[in-house]
Amino acid sequence: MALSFIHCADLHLGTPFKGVAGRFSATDNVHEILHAPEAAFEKIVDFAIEKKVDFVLFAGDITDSVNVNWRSISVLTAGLEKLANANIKVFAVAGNHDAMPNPTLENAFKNCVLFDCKNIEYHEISGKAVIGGISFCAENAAKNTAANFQRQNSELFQIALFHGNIGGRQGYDNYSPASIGDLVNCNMDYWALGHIHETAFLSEKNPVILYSGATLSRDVNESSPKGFYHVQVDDFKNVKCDFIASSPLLFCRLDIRLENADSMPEIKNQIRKNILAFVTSNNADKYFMELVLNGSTTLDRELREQTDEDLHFLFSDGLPGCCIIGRITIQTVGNFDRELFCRENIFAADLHHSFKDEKSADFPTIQAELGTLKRNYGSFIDSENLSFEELAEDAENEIIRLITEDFA
Ligand SMILES: [Mn+2]
Repeated sequence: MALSFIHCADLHLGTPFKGVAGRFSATDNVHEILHAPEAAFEKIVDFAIEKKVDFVLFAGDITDSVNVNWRSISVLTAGLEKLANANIKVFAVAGNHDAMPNPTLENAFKNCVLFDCKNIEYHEISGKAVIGGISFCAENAAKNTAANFQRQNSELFQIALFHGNIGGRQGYDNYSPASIGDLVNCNMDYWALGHIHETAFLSEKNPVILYSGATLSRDVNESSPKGFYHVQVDDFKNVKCDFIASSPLLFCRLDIRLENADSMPEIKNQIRKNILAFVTSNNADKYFMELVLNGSTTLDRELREQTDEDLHFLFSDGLPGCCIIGRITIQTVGNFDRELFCRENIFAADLHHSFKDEKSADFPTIQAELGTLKRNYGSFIDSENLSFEELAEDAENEIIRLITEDFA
């Protein structure tokens, strides 16, 4: 009964990369960026063939929209044909981006199983597994369709293929919502989920409930490793899930907190250290990095006087070729005598005291809201890694900087 398969989701073929428009001068890299989703898909196909898996599961958002471009569709069709020629079966559901009815997707998957959005259907792969699935469509958006999966009358390994928000995950549309308990009650062996772009195990075993995450990084908020899972099941239904990275490029925003950076070479040095640390701890061919500079420096005013081009040149100098620097945002403050400033400026004094008196009881809510803003609008400070005091200090500094550019 041993079997192996690929679980992937959120390929977003044909994505226009709206989130990075204006953040990177794309002209030199436009083909590389636009081809990235297809490169990730081709990696899945080649990997599946190399490992001779039994089948591949696509858990929705295969294409970025219902009206996906012809180039992406031709790459998709060619890849599915390669899998068919290698005798590897393909099962897919549509997600909210490529929701049913979707004639383009149905045509591309005509020789595969693309699940309908009306009822959960079950397909048996003789002697190995039963795969149930239901596609996303507008009518299913508010329904708990996941709770309707049922273990079939069979000893085989049972898989549910599904696209939706399980456990009310923040920062994602609450499509086809269900709880983890709803899924456990269905008595399946494995839930192949799509919709959440970060990899997440909602349950490690009995059943495995897994978001494989997106196969590629689409904007600077998607800088965690992107890929798919190679799943191996033994005769005793023990499940082993291996993550395989697939995104050829990674977009990221580095929030760099300058400390005692009181000379130009020292600022450059601290930025370089942060960039290299990020590259060392990740695994992509290329990094598109947006930089946000925080912290304080005596050179705050001079730093702000540099043109974008000059900063770009300065901070890119000497970096490995895999690092592409995009937008640079300066949020630093000068070193200044706050006591003196507060004595001279009543508003600043009031502001300082109200920040100091703030008790932060609701800090988790503030963090969650900043997280949502960051996801939706991009250029917010890295609230997750800051303490309440640091966050309050940044906010206070930013307000002071806005009311007077001239206090340094
Ligand atoms: Mn998606």
